[in-house]
Amino acid sequence: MISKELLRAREYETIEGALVGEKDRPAFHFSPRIGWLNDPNGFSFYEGKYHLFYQYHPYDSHWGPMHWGHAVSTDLINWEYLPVALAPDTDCDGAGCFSGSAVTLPDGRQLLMYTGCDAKDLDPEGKWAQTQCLAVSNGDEYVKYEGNPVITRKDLPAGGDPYEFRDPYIWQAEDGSYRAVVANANKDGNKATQISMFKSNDAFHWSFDKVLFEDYRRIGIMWECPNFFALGGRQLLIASPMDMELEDAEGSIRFPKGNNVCYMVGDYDEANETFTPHQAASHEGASRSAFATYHPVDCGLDFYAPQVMKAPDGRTLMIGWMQDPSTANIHKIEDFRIFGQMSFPRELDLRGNRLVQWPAREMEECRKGRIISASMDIVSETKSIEGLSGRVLDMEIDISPRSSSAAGICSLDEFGIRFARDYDHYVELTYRPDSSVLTVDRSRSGQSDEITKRRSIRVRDRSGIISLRILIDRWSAEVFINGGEQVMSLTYYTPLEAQGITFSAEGSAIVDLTAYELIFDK
Ligand code: DQQ
Repeated sequence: MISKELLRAREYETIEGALVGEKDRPAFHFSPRIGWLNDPNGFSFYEGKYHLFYQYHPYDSHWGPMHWGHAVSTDLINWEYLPVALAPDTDCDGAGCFSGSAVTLPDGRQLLMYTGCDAKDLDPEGKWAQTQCLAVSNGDEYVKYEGNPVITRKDLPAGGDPYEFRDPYIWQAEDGSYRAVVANANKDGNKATQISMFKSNDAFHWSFDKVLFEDYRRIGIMWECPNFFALGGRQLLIASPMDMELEDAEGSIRFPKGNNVCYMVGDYDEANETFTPHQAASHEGASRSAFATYHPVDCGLDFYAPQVMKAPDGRTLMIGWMQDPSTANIHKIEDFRIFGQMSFPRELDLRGNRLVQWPAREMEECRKGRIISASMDIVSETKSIEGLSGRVLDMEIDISPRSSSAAGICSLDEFGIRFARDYDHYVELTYRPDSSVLTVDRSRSGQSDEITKRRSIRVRDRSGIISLRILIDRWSAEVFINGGEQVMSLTYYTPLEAQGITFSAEGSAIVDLTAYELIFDK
């Protein structure tokens, strides 16, 4: 039976969602049908389609009681909204259906595992007790399991906080049994957070297995939304630590203060279920710990809570909420009926022990509009390129300093790209080859003063050369650096009339550029 909460949400999104036009949305970044979106959930391939569920508050453009929105796609570009899948409508999830993941059962049904927030069980700070719950596909519906919750406080290891216990990531192990890793704060004074692993033979009956990862170094207060998966012969743990301290080094910001996304590359001994992270060289600069094994997934201003899935063609795909969660409610969005967008899905790979990300190749199929190519010298000036403007573009650009007459002296002090530009506004990327520092700056994008405006990172030193691929989509940009070995994502709510793009150099730069106008068959 469909609950009144689910019915109400479906009626609301059908009526109100129809009022949001294509032009009111990002052109190719997934956005909610109506209202608010945060984390991707249940990102999966099921019955011939990609499925994307999402943390969803249909009634408002701010966070509220969490539902699971639902959409499907065959190409990762065009998404068809399906009715909201889960609403907070049972005893164990009455305050919200928080993040989770999906797996296909041997009988062909899809199982969703999510966190229920119990409205009647609160700690002294007012946090809801969190348990792990299930819903199973039955035709077009996802029916909550009558045995919910399936993992509760009694399953927690010592010190585990039942009020900070969420975001299960489920998978089927080689032997057919199931595992799920769940984020959990730990109240033991030495620890901050742990990623606990649970096991089940049938995906319905669960027991505690072991603590897969414990943080004694205070890398944030709680590692939300874990993902644990094999890639390139190694094993990766990706999670989103809340409230990290600033980690900077020599003019670059490895991790800004606040919420971040980290990855660890390691080896997984499946027989003993032991994950051993490796240390890896970092382009971003030294970390505060000489033994750092964790690295930023996205070095921009807006990226959080990503989810990773295996596509049937063998690709490992990741999609994230393209938003800094700590400032999500203070963006300048008065005119928007919707708030929140996902990153464009990224293909993941390993190069050495480094994570490499690249826009899903389906994007290249959309390069159907005008193509603008230019090779030029830019010498202490600002230039625009005839015909190059717009807010929906895929742009590839290689920048190198013109070789200097005096050996060892770099002929280029700084290179800049400004886009989403009009007389009053722009978003800027600047690159300084001498220090290999790339900065993204949205202080002139017209947003609230309270949001973080800029971030500088260190890129790999390639004798001053840098390659960028920039996906620009109405209110966001994703910048893939040097073939995807680093990425910077950010949003901005600059008026759409600001369409200009300019390039500038202090010194002398050689620039090769190809920009593709993107066309989507909707
Ligand atoms: N958002 C969800 C939680 C998760 C957090 C609630 C991360 O499940 O930990 O909307 O953004």
